[in-house]
Amino acid sequence: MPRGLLVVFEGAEGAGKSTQLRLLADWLGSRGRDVVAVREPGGTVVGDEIRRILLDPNSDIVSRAEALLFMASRAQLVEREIRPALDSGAIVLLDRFFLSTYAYQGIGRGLPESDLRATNAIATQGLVPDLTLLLTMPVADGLARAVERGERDRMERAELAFHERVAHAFETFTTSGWQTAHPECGPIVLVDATGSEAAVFDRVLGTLRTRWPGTFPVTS
Ligand code: T5A
Repeated sequence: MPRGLLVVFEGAEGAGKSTQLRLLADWLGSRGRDVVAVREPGGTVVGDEIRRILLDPNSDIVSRAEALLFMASRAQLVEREIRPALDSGAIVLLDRFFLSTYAYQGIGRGLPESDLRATNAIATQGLVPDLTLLLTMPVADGLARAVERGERDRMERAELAFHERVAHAFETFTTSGWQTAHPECGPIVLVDATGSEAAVFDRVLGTLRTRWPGTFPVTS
């Protein structure tokens, strides 16, 4: 059975994940690669409905329900989209995965990590990313970018302290000690997300090329 590649983009609000994912999907597509781009929450009919509920500023959702809704969207996306794409040999680019749950619901909301880990195992059925690119930039700059874009969603409306806890959590995740203790997350590398879109994309491509030079070749 062929096995594609699962590359996850992670980071705090407005770090440029969607932008970089789109650039990479275009880059791969123009080189004839079979690429599938999806995001969390969402990416399926059920997931998109869950996304609407989760991000609606009018939704009153307690932390445990929030975590379970993210997991439900994930379970649907993994089984319906990601697994089949990987089995067909595609490169799957995923905008957020369970590292976000550890950061937002674990450190941000304060839910026990052991509970999140167990629930996540149900949602992913053991699927581990081949690589997670963690885009980093100052929290306030990322939030400012998100605000500039328009009305803030329910998550973006959380207080600054919450977003700072989340950003700090993401930093912790890049340490080798944390990664060794969390094999379910796969390898995580930091990518500096400051500077122009093109500059960040060069870093993204450079990181991928170091690991998989044949899949991400140097071309004109
Ligand atoms: N969440 C998610 C959880 O709490 N738990 C979970 O388990 C999961 C999976 C998802 C929310 O759900 C939370 C996290 C989130 O709060 P979302 O809308 O998908 O909601 O949120 P984000 O993933 O944060 O999406 P954003 O669009 O806000 O951030 P991105 O994708 O990092 O940023 P992007 O690329 O859209 O760029 C933001 C703006 O900046 C500009 C773009 O044009 C855009 O306007 N930009 C740049 N400007 C200048 N220079 C650059 N280099 C730029 N790159 C992008």
